[in-house]
Amino acid sequence: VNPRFEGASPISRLPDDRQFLEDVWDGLAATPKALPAKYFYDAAGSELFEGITGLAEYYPTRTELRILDEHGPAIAAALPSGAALVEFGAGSTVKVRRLLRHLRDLTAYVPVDVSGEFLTAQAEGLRRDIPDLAVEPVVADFTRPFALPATVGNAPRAGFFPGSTIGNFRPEEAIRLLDTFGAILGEGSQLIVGVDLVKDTDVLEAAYDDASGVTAAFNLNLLTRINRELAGGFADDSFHHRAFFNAAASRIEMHLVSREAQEIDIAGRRFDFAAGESIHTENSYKYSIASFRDLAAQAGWAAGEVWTDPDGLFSVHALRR
Ligand code: AVJ
Repeated sequence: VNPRFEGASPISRLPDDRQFLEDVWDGLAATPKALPAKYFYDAAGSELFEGITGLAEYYPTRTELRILDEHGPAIAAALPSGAALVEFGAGSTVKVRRLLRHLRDLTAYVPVDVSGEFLTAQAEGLRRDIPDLAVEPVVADFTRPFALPATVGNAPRAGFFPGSTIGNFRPEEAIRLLDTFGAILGEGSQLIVGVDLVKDTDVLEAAYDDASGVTAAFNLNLLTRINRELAGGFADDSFHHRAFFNAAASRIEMHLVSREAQEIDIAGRRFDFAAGESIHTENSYKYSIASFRDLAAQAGWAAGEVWTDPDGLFSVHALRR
């Protein structure tokens, strides 16, 4: 990782653990109580999410991979030759490899992630497997503008944002995020985005409340993390997982529901919970093809091709500006 590109966050930003404490205190002092979904992904949470992606009920990951497999050549063909491909929030390289096999003339592949360690490991794996590819990782928070590596130069730019991560953002935040991507990539760029689609409520709800309880464990792990990292006082089994489709807002909501009236101390600050009171931990917005295109248009992105699976569960959009 080139340290020159680590300066993505403003200097005033708090150290990570302090930011976590502030966000937890703010979220639990609010009405209704809520916590940012990004804090799910500590080491245990990332493992649990991996487990979710293999569940029978959790269709998004395998469906998106299938779309990338079946339509990889067409998706790759939508990108200009010699492009620099910027992946926002490069988790594992599993998805982008589906595209890279059809993109042999990239100027660079630029995975962007807040976790430098993870990014370095992923970049090494890719360089080993595709020696001709210039892998240029950037450690940055992709919700804020950051500079692209110098090797990108004047190459045409393409963005890749798979996994329906866009669904974690409220529509107005999603518009701001897509606009930020536009600012980072510049005019004349392309963006490939994976977006989960609205469907039968039972199918949606099962995907976020699986029979084996992996999603429940993923949600509850947030309390374990608060206990460990912030001296939190959540007792085992004092909250339960709840997930439901809010049709009016077109989103799955995940909550942690207090089983009883209780007071919880977190690093010296006390929070009161009524019996049945919940902490809203995640939104996962579901779009139609038209509603996502409309959202993208509000961020200055014009609709291009869209690819879906035969059951219409998931979509991969090409956008340009
Ligand atoms: C990683 C945000 C796409 O919303 O489906 C999975 C996270 N939460 N099960 C999603 C998640 C519960 C996931 N995203």
